[in-house]
Amino acid sequence: MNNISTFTLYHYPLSRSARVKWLLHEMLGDGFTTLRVALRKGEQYTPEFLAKNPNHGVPVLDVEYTDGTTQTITESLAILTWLADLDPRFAPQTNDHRSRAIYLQIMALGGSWMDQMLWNIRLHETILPKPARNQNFAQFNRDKIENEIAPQLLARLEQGNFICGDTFTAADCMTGQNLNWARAYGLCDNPVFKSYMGRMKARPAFQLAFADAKEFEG
Ligand SMILES: N[C@@H](CCC(=O)N[C@@H](CS)C(=O)NCC(=O)O)C(=O)O
Repeated sequence: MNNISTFTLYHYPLSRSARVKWLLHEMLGDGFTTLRVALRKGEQYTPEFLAKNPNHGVPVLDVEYTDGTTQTITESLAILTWLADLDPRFAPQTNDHRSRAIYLQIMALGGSWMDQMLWNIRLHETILPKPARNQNFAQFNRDKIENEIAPQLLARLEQGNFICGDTFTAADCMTGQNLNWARAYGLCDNPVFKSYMGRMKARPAFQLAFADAKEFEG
């Protein structure tokens, strides 16, 4: 990361920003700054935060380059992919076509598909005002995770200790955070997922990223 001087992560405990915090700890230990965005207090709607992310969500990553310029990156899928491309330990390289295709597929499955099913469950079971909730839709999303997503992830884990084979990649940050979320909803309650999550939770970087989990306020 020779042209980057600092990373600043806008984060909320147990949220999608934990995916990014986890990878940053894997890459840099404690060598980055974390700023808490108090979502329950509405800090994501301040003009300063909205200027960084008009979608009013975390994660947001501010990158300061050595030439003094800064860049703000949003969307956890994009941030994880971009970060992992800075450090060859965390992603198959672009000339490793087969591994790269599997890795990108797992990243997208997690970031754009399983993530949205989990979000729909949260919306319709917890967040929306009761009259707007649709229990059938929540159940539809639960069924999709159990019947469609879980078998794909289990098939991956039959081939290695990590979601993309024998080495840890950024796709484990995506999948591991999603599985942690799903298991909190009673989904993906399979011994293979339990032992995978045991391996992930044993990683010092996971422990640092989720150390604030008890401060999640709903
Ligand atoms: N697609 C975005 C979703 C980000 C997102 O919705 N983050 C939630 C926390 S998990 C948030 O900050 N919500 C606050 C809000 O929407 O007001 C990503 O993956 O980064």
